[in-house]
Amino acid sequence: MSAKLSLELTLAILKPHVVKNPIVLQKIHDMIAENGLKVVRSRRKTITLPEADLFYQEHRQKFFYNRLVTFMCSGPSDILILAGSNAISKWREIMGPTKVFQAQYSAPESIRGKFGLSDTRNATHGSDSIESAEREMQILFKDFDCRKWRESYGSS
Ligand code: 3AN
Repeated sequence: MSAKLSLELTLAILKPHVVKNPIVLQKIHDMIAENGLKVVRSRRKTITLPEADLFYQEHRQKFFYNRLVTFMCSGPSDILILAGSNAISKWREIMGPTKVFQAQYSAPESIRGKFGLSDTRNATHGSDSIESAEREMQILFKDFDCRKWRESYGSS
């Protein structure tokens, strides 16, 4: 008899300014490992404008939208699928608050607290729910079959 692990998946993006800095990149990978998250898939690619538009569709009306998609398409990002117990909330906790000054103040040891440069260049992305994780994986990992993976390893 084999007990099934209760693993959750989340989509993480290490944004272009992080990918340009190998030391920061390594430190973020260390934080991923130290927090018990596993990298299930990893791909380095420059996100296209149609992908960014779809990915950030909920922000289309926001004042920062153009700045955000322009930055996200400006160079290669590392796109990861992370797995772990409560991976979604765990990764968001490791990232820290969206806004960099808030992150520096309230979570100085978080990724954004340490490596965020601005509210747009805030180092990393992380899905905020199981539904968002699935939607985001479909946009950036079209060949990844969440359902199949879940049948083999996870619960959500
Ligand atoms: P999070 O990434 O923490 O879930 P969201 O979904 O509110 O935050 O925002 C998506 C992305 O939009 C952020 N990661 C950040 O890059 C950018 N963003 C959010 N708020 C601002 C802002 N006030 N000014 C500039 N960029 C922002």
